[in-house]
Amino acid sequence: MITQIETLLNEQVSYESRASAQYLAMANWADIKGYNGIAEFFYAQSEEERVHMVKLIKFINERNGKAVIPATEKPREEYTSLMELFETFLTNEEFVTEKINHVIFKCLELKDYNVHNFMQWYVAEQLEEEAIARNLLDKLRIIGDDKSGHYLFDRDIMEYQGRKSEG
Ligand code: OFO
Repeated sequence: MITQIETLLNEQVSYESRASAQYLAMANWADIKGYNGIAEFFYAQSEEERVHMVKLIKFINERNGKAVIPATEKPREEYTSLMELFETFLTNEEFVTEKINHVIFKCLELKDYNVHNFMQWYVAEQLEEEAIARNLLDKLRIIGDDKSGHYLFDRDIMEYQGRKSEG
């Protein structure tokens, strides 16, 4: 594997790992506050990011590269509102998308079409995750500070999560 690409993929491993830890902390925050649906949503999101990370690790090693397991920095634990929680989610996903786009740009530049092909799965995942984050933020903007709205928002997410895990 081209060394420059291997380095970028290993950096991507660390971004996915950071996202997984961050979403776990967000699930924890929501759980403590009593938002059970939102907690389930972020527990699942954290799990998904871990899957993204492991997929990259296996791919690097299969291609005769050497995956590096990153140190995890302590994620942010406190949020002032649901709005801030979901804004952080979107910002984080936008950051990851930017990094994935950079890997793809480099693959084309260095003509590594195999990695380019592999990364398409991540592009599709990012599109979906950013759309979910934007959709939830739109709903929160409509709800504003209404407490019963927050209650219903949490319940809707719980139902959505339930349907998702049933497949
Ligand atoms: Fe949504 O971050 Fe992974 O790819």
